[in-house]
Amino acid sequence: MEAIPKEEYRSGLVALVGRPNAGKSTLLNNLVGQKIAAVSDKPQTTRFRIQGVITKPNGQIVLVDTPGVHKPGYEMNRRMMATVQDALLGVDLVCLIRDASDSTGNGDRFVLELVQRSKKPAILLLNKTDKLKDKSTLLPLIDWYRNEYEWREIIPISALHPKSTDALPDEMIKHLPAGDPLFEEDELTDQSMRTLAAEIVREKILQQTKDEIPYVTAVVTEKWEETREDFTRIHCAIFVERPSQKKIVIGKGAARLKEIGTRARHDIEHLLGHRCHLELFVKVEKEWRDREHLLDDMGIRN
Ligand SMILES: Nc1nc2c(ncn2[C@@H]2O[C@H](COP(=O)(O)OP(=O)(O)OP(=O)(O)O)[C@@H](O)[C@H]2O)c(=O)[nH]1
Ligand SMILES: [Mg+2]
Repeated sequence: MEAIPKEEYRSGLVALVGRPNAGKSTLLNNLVGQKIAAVSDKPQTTRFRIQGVITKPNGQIVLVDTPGVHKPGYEMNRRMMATVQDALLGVDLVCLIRDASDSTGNGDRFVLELVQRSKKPAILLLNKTDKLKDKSTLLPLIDWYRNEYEWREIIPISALHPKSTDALPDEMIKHLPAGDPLFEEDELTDQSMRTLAAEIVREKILQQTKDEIPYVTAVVTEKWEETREDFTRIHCAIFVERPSQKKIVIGKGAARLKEIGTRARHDIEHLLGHRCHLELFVKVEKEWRDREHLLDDMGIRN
């Protein structure tokens, strides 16, 4: 990689905003090259802002993943939406991610309004193009968005396929201000390993359960012991709201919890680069989504 003159180096924060399930976290993981954000086919997977760092010879992008935009019901959801507003204020560039395989709804108009009101330089990413049988359906969508905002770029992508996103970092860097890197070259995220581990466990729960469970589960890493340089003991608490939900998470003969644990351990070991022991406890905590101190503990900031 060729070094470029210092005054040409660019860096800054880039927010990923969009409706739930648009593919924001998938794109973050794909561009960073590590799983740092939970991904699932259930809406409202992401609950707090997660930064992912992409360092290139010509610049550094700090991607800010945010919760999908939705109508808040609980205190948790109010905090999630405040996170989106905050992220929009503090970044140099906004990427609106839209699921291009889905028809336009009120939610899409609402996200667009957020970007319009932010008045920030913005890129429109039309995602999930792999799902489109006929790519020409993108044209009316592009026309509609083009009339609504002065996009710096409009780029069709498939966040699942790294090939289609190869050029994205350079497109983003073009629109960032000149400046020094904000993170060290080997840093990938602002999140601690404890938080990443809890998020991985939560992702596996979302992937292994359906209906109400995704919305009523939270995971907190309660113990983290590096017993050896190459071995870590991790205890995570899984919160649900009712005893019946605890039963569902545990499953018959504890089979579901075992499966969640095995899958989570596999991903955590990949991230740590060494083996770990993962213990999971399920706790019933009534109405945790409205309890301020629990939300603070879970990193769902006010
Ligand atoms: N076919 C296809 N599926 C995708 C693509 N990008 C994301 N997905 C899927 O869409 C679902 C939602 O992805 P996420 O990355 O969790 O979406 P998100 O926008 O972060 O969602 P929230 O955190 O809930 O706001 C997952 O099942 C992904 O595998 C894509 O390019 N093509
Ligand atoms: Mg997400």
